[in-house]
Amino acid sequence: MTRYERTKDLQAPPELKKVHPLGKSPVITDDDHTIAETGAIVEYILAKHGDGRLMPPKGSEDYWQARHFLHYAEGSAMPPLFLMLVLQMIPDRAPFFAKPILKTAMEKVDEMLVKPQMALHLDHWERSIEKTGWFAGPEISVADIMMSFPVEAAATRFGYEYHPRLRDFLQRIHTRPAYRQGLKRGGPYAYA
Ligand SMILES: N[C@@H](CCC(=O)N[C@@H](CS)C(=O)NCC(=O)O)C(=O)O
Repeated sequence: MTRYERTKDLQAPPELKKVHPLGKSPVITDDDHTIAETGAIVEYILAKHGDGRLMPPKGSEDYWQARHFLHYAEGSAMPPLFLMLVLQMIPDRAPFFAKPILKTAMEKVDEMLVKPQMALHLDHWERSIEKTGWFAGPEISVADIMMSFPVEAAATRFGYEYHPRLRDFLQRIHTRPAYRQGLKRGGPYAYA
């Protein structure tokens, strides 16, 4: 495993472009395959090592729910969270005289775009784990692995006072031996 540190502008370092032209993280190289994009990486690992684990029975309702979250996590849940970060960064990085006006403008955009979108997403997540505590079926699946990142990222901004199941979900993810082992190997990280 190689750990790449972000540059001071929070960008991926140029060395990552030698691994994959997009130069984004995560990326894996295994045998002759180099694969970028979290969902594709997770699918690759499952196909190679899953032995039927972490995926509900094919064709079942839970299976399609798992596939929904496999795509949704990075395709729909992360974009408003990323936009939220960008809106915060704009005034932070502006010349001092422009900061106050930009801060006001970005807060307006946040109110108009990010907050209502995130309210929809958070309710969707909370309802989805209502029955079992997991995103697709009675036990942990690929859906939970993919969703753990947006749920974690959203926690930094919104907390889970009104979404207690999400708070419990995150707690369960964090205490899993596999998660702890991942942190040990990859090192601690903070979303923002
Ligand atoms: N949708 C992509 C997102 C990849 C991505 O944007 N990764 C971020 C880290 S979370 C990154 O490498 N940012 C640094 C950069 O874009 O230079 C995935 O799921 O892999």
